[in-house]
Amino acid sequence: MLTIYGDSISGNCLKVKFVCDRLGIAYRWIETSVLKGETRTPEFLGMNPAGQVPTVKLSDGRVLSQSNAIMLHLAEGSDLIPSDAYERALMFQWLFWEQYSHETVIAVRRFHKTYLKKADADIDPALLPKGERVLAVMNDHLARHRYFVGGKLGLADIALVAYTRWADQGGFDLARAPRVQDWIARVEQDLGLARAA
Ligand SMILES: N[C@@H](CCC(=O)N[C@@H](CS)C(=O)NCC(=O)O)C(=O)O
Repeated sequence: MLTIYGDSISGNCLKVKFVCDRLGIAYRWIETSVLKGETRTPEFLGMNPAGQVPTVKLSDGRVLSQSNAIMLHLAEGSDLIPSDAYERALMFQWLFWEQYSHETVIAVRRFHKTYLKKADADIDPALLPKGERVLAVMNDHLARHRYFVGGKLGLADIALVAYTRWADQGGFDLARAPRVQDWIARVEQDLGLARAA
């Protein structure tokens, strides 16, 4: 059986859980707290020298890390990945954007504010305007699309929803991106999740 080493406060980790639950993949979840240093033990570093969750151990013992790589592997051949080559490339476009421009802003500000409990003045001031731009890009895209790629739920939506649904915890005002709010509700319903905000 698949084993997921994940921290429940991490959107990156929940992405993997969402894909498994959606596709009916059985798994064992090993709660691994970043704040408690559980990703820095010799045992964990032996499995993933980068010391990060999510990390999964496949049923044959092979290990894989990086949330989007894990999702891609688990969802191979499913309808969460478009079969059309151009749409598949669009999915990758959003997955790379999510890791480079979205997660590094929305998730990072949330972590500093909610978990490290920093005052706003002690958080990189560039993160707030960057995050507002990120939400505006998503809001504009959703003016023309119900889902990010191909008109139905896919990995791009799962990757992006993971931290967007918690953006308020990073001090971002989702009310300024109403189409993003509607899309979050749609994806949460598809994934059977309780409303985050
Ligand atoms: N790009 C990686 C990011 C992984 C990551 O930053 N994980 C965090 C939790 S969300 C972590 O393990 N942090 C501990 C550390 O980097 O020391 C992914 O998508 O999986």
